[in-house]
Amino acid sequence: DSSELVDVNNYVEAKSIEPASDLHGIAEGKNLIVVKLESTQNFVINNEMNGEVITPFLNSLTEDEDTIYLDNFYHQTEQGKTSDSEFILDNSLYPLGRGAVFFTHSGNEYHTLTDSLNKEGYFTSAMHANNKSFWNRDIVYENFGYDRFYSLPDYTVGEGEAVNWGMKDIPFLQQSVEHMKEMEKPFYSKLITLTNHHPFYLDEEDKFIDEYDSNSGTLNRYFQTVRYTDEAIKEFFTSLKEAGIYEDSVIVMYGDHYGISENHNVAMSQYMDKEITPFESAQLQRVPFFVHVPGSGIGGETNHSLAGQVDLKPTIQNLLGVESDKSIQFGQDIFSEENDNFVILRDGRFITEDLVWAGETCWDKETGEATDTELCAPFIERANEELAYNDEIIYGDLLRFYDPENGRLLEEDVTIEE
Ligand code: GP9
Ligand code: MN
Repeated sequence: DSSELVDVNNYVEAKSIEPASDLHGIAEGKNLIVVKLESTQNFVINNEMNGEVITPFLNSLTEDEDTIYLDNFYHQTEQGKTSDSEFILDNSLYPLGRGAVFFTHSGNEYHTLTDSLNKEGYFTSAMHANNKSFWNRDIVYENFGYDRFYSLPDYTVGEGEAVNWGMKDIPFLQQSVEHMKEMEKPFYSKLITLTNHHPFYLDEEDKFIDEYDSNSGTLNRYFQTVRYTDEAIKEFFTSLKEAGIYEDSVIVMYGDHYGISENHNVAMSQYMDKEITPFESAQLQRVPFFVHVPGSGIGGETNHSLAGQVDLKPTIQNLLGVESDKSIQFGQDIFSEENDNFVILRDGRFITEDLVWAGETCWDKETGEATDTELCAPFIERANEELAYNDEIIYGDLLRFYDPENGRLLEEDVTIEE
């Protein structure tokens, strides 16, 4: 019953902060386009591979005056991979430490980003050219409140337009713009790219740069598929402009999870030219994050704020000026001055302004060397507490006992007995 939610609610209220007022509502009434960059880690941004630029278009956005780019933004996914990153986006909760919450708790009550946009009069959709039941998406999206799921049957996969796991990103994003033209405005669309997925295969004509030369074919090919998706994003922006959608839209892009696992540490250490310690491994969990608001002048230089995927929901809601949602969430507006600058990864690792906890070791962020565990101790406790509260919510389906519009626990007598 709702008494189980009291401690959770107290914890969440204590960490709730005032969102950034200068960015509040800057994208109010605009379409929201969220592009999930499959397996894209931050180390490829503003970087080269054997003298070749890996992400020329995304790099240009890092200096664009209408774009905020974060280089200290972490994924918080576990075994549910892409679906975990979707769960976090919509709920500002962590996924589960084992299994995929999209499968194990698809029927819970959730108070989602999508729900809040529905209330604001948005037409909401998810777009992904794969079978609709993959990751249980068809069931979960309906529960999360998406008006429409554009899946494989909504796309025409022409000759040579599929590779690796399915439809290539360039035609996928192009056809998605065609669907957007038909949508009621304002709309929210979540687009999930696919080409940059393990094992990172490409057709010859889509290889815009060479392979890398390490002992890992996976890492060697990864640079090429990332480069391909960068091209797809560039063409997507052009298509949005041609369709007359661009000016009225805010575009948010973020990496869903790592593409290169620790099995490739030898190759990674060759590329990074340093040993991949647990500290470096944790830092490799950074994924790129972009907010692009045409004509806003919000950006221009890299923003080093410390943030994670749980922060997406409150941050997006503040940009769009959504007031109606007071749901239970662990994230904080990234751009608020009050932000805690504390990021917890799902496996218990964490990052503070000065420290990284990884491999049961406390690391000094500045030197990358192990330091006194005592320095990490208070944060270890807080990370464990936060993840435990999160799991109580999911395992107990506790959001049934919470009213997200008024931000309060439901009284005992108005809850429905099971
Ligand atoms: C499948 C795609 C990839 O539809 O989202 O999923 P992943 O393996 O990255 O979780
Ligand atoms: Mn993925």
